[in-house]
This record gives sequence, C-alpha cells and structure tokens, in this order.
Amino acid sequence: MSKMQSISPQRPSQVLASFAETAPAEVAAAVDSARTAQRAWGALPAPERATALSRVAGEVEAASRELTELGIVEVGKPRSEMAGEVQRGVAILRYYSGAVLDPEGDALPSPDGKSLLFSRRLPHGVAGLVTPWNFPVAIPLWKLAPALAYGNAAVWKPAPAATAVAELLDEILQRCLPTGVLRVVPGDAATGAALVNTVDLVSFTGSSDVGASIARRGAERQIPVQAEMGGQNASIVLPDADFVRAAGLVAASAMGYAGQKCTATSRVIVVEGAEDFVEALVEAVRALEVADPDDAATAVGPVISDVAREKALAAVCRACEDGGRVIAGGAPLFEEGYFMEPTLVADLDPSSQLCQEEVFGPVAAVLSARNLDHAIDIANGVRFGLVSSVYTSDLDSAMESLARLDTGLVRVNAPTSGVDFYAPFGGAGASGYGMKEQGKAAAHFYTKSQTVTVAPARTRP
Ligand code: UN1
Repeated sequence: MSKMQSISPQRPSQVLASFAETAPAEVAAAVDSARTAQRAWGALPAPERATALSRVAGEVEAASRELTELGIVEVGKPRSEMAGEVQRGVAILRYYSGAVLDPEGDALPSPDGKSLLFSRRLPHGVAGLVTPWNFPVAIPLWKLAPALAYGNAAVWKPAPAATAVAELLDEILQRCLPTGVLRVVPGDAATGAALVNTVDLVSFTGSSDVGASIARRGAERQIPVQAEMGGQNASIVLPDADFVRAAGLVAASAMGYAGQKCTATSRVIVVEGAEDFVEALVEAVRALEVADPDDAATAVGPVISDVAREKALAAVCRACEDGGRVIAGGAPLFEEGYFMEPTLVADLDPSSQLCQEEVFGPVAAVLSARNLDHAIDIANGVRFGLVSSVYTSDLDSAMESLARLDTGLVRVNAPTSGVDFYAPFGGAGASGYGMKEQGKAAAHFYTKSQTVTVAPARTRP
C-alpha cells in the first residue's frame, strides 16, 4: 500500500514519520495474533493487569518530556496544552489501574434460597481503537487503558498525522505488556475499515461521517461501537455574567489549539443586554498569542494542514457571502506553517453554514439572542450535541439552561473545552453514538455482562 508521511504543521519541511499503510490482510493478521494473546491476558487476575497499567503510567510519566516535545512538533499543539495532555494521560492510566479493582457486578438474592445468582463482567476480546491526531496522547490512552484493564487485547489505528507520537507511545506500552496484547496498525481509511471488519468492538473518535459509517458496519457485524464525533458547541453569555472572565474563557475555548477540538466553542450566543461582552471578546481574541507552539506563551499554533487552513478560510469567505461581518482576524499568517488569525464573524443567521457545520479551526460565529429562551433554541438548533456553556451569575438562568440544553455536557461559567477524565464524556445526535467514554461508563463499554446461576448438585433433605 502507499507510503504516508506525518509532517510538522509549523515547519512542513520537517517529516516526523514516514510509514506504509497497514494492508487489510496485515490488519487481519494483527487482530488474529491479538486474539491469541488476549486469552492469557483476559485470564490474568485483575490485580495483575492493574499492576501492568501502573507500570505503563510510570513509564509514560518518565517519558513525559519526550512525548510533549514530539507532540508539539508533530501536531502543533502549544507547549502548555501538550504538557497538560501528557499529565492527563498519566492520570488516566492510574485511574483505570484502580478502577479495574472496583466491584464488577451484583450479587442478587437467591431465587430458591439455595442457589447463587450474580452478574459479572467479562472482556469482549479484541478492541479496535481508531483515534484522531488532535489529542495524540490522551485520547488513545483513554481508550487503551480501559480496554486493556478490563482484559481485552487492543489493535490501535492512530491518525496518520500523529503517527510519530503513536510509535513512541507504542514503544512505551510494549515494555510493560505481554507480547501481542497491543498491536498498532498505522494507516488511513482502508486500514480503519479493515479493522472494523475484524475486531470484537470499536471505539472511534473523529468525524461524524466516518463515525456514522463505522456505526453502520458495526450494526451489520453486531458488535458494540462507540463513536465520538464532531461538535457545533455554543457558549451563551447573559447580561449578568462577568464579561471579562467569560471573554477570556470563551476566547480560549474557541481558539485554543487553533479551535481543533471537538469541544471547541463555535457559536457565541450573546443575549440582549450583554452587547458589551462582544467588545471584551474581541479584545481577548486579539490578545491571544499566535506563534510557534514551541514557545511557552503561545495560545494558538497552526492548524494541522494546508487543506485544513484552506477549509477554515473558505468557511470565513462563505460566512461573509452569507451576510457575516469579520470582527476579528480573518487572514492567513506567516510564510511558513499553516497559521491563521483567530477569527470571529458577527451578524450571521443561526441557519448559516458557519453556524451549522464544524470547521475545526480558529473560527467562531457571534450571534445575538432576544433572551435566554431564544439563546437555548439557537444553541439546540444544530444536528450536533456535544457540549454547551452558559455564563451567568443567576441561579435560575443556570437551572433553566441545565434543563433545556440538549448536549452531552453542559457547563455553567466554565469553557466548552476541557474534559474531566473520570467523568462520562460524549454527546448526542451527530456528536456521539453508543455508550459514553471515560469513568464508570468505560467499564460497561469494554466488558460484557454475564448472569450466573449456580445451583446445588444434589437435593439435600
Ligand atoms: C478536551 O476538550 O480536553 O477530539 C478533550 C476532541 C475530543 C476531546 C476533547 N474528543 O477534541
């Protein structure tokens, strides 16, 4: 199959990985060998798998500098965010090494006073994990850690643009795991499709289109699928919010890591009476340092590729044709690398393309609403449903928002981006399919339930 490369988005001449796509037959062979290795791994007592995972945590922690540096160069994530992501990865591994020792089922009342009746959880077999480039450490680990902890083997297809980080993580994990329990299959769509055709369950993070096609294939094969997909996340700002604080948080959640998070704010909905907030937001966005992600002060680095920047700039042009007005940014930046200015577009109709589709770049729309009710209708008026934020100091407005905002996560006075690794994570509609990720939800997704009855062999008098 064809040769692929992963390049640095800030210095496109720098090649981080050069690799051949894994052919479908090789994927099938990797899954077969993982299936063999899974038997012994799944049969290990949970405390032993917990020990292996804590060793992985220690090794990832020891390699945090190297992982951070590589992530900065390969996916263009600003230093502070990349370092935080690696820390999060270590915490995720430690969390699952403890969680795997939690109760795994229920002891139920005996139906006849003699038999035992209980439920327990068993691994599925081989988990197929398909991950994106934007969180090259945290997302693979929040899938791998529970998959392995609960006794599955894993075959992991990382995104081509994050192959170098995946190779390093693989090297670290292999040092702590029995041979064959984890296999990495670099590649793109054909490799991913081959994986979905052979594994026992799939966890995917990426675009809504690919997620939907994986879900269809999973239904045909009757295997569990979890797909975490795009977002069109709204931040609602009410007149009683702290404008300066809210502006800082909204700017960071819309533009941090150049808006390349499924949790990024794409629509800022300003409720009548809060017009001064827009000025504070423009100021906060303009204050964001756009520079090489290697610099400690950088908040916004490049987008991942030339194509991604073209797409983001085209979305701004289209928004202007739709009646929008650029109130911050709007242009590409620098000779080298895929940089662009963080961009805000005002005056759009909520039905316009920029307010309906995901850009995955540093671009957000600023919309107006008559009141909270109207703002919530706008926020809910998209096919996505991942996360929404509301900024207010009024308890009743917060309560009303919690009751009506139709997203998997709702945050009051907190940014749309950022995830607590021990809490359920995932959205509704085009944002999420199947069970949630993380926390206790992961124990359910990565295992299947078995209900056990044990009756006495003989009837005693
Ligand atoms: C975060 O906001 O810290 O791909 C995590 C994404 C999400 C993860 C967001 N699955 O952007």
